[in-house]
Amino acid sequence: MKNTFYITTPIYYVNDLPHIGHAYTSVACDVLARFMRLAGRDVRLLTGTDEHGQKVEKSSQAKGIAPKQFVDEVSRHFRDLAKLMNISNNDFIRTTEPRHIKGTQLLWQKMQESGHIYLGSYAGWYAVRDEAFYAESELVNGKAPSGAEVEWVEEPSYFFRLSAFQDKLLKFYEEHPDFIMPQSRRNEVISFVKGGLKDLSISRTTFNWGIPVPGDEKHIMYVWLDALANYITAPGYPDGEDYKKFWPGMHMVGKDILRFHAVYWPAFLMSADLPPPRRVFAHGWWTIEGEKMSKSLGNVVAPSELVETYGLDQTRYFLMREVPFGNDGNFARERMASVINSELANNVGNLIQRTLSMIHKNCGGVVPDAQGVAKDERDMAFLQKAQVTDSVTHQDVEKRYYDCKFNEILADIMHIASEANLYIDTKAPWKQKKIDEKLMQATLYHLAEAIRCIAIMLQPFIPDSAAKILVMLGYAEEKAAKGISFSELAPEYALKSGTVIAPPQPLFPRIEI
Ligand code: ME8
Repeated sequence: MKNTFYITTPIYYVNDLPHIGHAYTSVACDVLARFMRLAGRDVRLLTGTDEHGQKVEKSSQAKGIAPKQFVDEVSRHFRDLAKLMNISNNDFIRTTEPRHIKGTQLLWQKMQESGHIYLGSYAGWYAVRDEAFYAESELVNGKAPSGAEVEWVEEPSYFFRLSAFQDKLLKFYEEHPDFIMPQSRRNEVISFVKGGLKDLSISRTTFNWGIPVPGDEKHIMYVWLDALANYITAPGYPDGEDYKKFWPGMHMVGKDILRFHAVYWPAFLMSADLPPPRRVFAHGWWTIEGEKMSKSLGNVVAPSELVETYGLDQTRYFLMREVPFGNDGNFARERMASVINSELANNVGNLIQRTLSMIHKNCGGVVPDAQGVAKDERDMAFLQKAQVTDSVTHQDVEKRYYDCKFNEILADIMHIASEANLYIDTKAPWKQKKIDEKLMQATLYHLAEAIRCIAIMLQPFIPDSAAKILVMLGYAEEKAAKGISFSELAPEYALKSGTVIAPPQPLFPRIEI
């Protein structure tokens, strides 16, 4: 990996209000981006809105307003989502912006110049909800495999020679075994491509809301070609500094849109002689209390409601902790409350509360001194895990993040916190105090240092709370808010005795179930 890291969320359709699925992808990208920044990389995180196409046009018609006015009004919901979830995106792209339209038309021209676009006519099925074409053989009981309604479309259309890319794509997957993650999804894509690729219709003439085809303005570009291009137009394709610096990037997507990202998009790029993305990671879907989430069932979970009920960092934490990234998961309120209570309130929260209040009561509110007390085996085992310093472990952590092992990483951090709580019980500093105050001081020192490491490690997931913990431990507010580099896990950055620490503040209130 070079020292830059570019990660993207899908760009969201503006006709929907943000739901838990949108928050999920955006938080995952944010965790990865924050980790990479703190590990010393130059990072670009992109999100935005997908504003063209028939689906959006229909929604605006239903509201009785012009599409442009409609998208201007509703795209802000997704800007608000990024703010609400504390997403550290560097940019927000809207596909109706001139910078995007210009770059996408140029991409089309490059694809055309290389001989991969031709004029023909399309006759087949189209599902507006999926914005996707389907062959007769793909339909299930007269509907798209996703369950979306289909309509018959017959019109002149430009085609992309996708069929010419079957072997190139298979070779590319072969040479880049980690391009599509997780592996089970990779296998699905490979068998789809091996099954044969047909040329793809990439323009429509029966509606207007989209980017005109350069040189033949009766045609509107297929909304997926338009949408996918955002990943390069936003950083400034073809000449922008950021494009040159950051592309190729990594895409995080839901499993339902993997084919567009792992088959069509690399083929479009190859045809224009541009490098394919670095990686496409497909995450699973959330059901809600065991049911598919849908407007008609009325069970759509809004991120704003979760943040209000459980708290921002608690919501971010739960989304990343509950399901191995890549698998489907079930969202249940009782479970969410119980994870927050047992891991954030009882484990981490309690550790901080116990340690810092003992320090305040017994050490005058400053970091105690561990000098003069030899470390025993228990101290060593404990600190070695907390201060994850050596470069080998560090490299390993980076790979785990890149592979999106978020729930495992959190499980490991929680394990350290549980061990620290156990350490308090076995060392019993309140008893040590009566035998030799120095012993107590050393115990409390090691605990405070463990909390420091735990907070540093938690930063990508719960940035605000982690910063608050670090400030309690004496870090300057501004420094903590910017984030503490992972290199500061090393023992040479360990807490200095005598540093004034703040009295513990409750961070994770228990949730009533
Ligand atoms: O597909 N659980 O946009 P979108 C988890 N505009 N994720 C879910 C979900 C659920 N229940 N429901 C939806 C689009 N998602 C296109 C993308 S990118 C060039 C264009 C996820 O707003 C879904 O998998 O319909 C997808 O990744 C994301 O929400 C955005 O969906």
